[in-house]
Amino acid sequence: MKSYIIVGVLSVAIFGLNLARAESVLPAMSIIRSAPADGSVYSADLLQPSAGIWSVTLYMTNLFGWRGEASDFLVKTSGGEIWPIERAQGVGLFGANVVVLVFAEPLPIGRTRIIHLPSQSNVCVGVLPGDADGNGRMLSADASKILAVANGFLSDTFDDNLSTDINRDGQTTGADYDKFIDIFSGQNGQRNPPVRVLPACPAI
Ligand SMILES: [Ca+2]
Ligand SMILES: [Ca+2]
Repeated sequence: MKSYIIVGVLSVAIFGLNLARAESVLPAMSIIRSAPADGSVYSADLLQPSAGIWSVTLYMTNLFGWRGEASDFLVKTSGGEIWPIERAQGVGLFGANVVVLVFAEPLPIGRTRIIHLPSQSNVCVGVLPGDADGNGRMLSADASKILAVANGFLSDTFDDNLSTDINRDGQTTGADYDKFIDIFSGQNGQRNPPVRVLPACPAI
């Protein structure tokens, strides 16, 4: 009986030591990268069903000791709003330490900074319908890219497909060019006058 108690006490002590060691060896929890990627621009028409950035996946250094507090993250738009996080979900599997932030409403047109408050690490993503080349401006070059992909002159990589599929139907065709023209001219009800240049990322 006595030996069980000793083994039990020792196990608890070793477990405690391991926890302390893990805490001292691991780097502080912070953001490494994100999907959508830092600096990327979402180009699809927000009026399409379920279009928009509804969630952001954050790849973290580790999730050690994190209990899923959404309040550790702050989402700030260039319009000056604090965007509500519906839920923050942590997944620590196969060496990946991932936090998924899910929003009740998709991120608005503009730039949005996502900050992990304890580490101040952050990423900034943009939303500008029609910005197929992701340079933060809606220009004729975007129309050219959409046409090039639609006509098969530009390789239809996953990224190209995603950025030139303005109407979000899964393929790049002349309909995406038409949608671009609608957005460019402010005719699709999204914004009139249309937003053609992304503002700067909001400060931390
Ligand atoms: Ca552009
Ligand atoms: Ca399309």
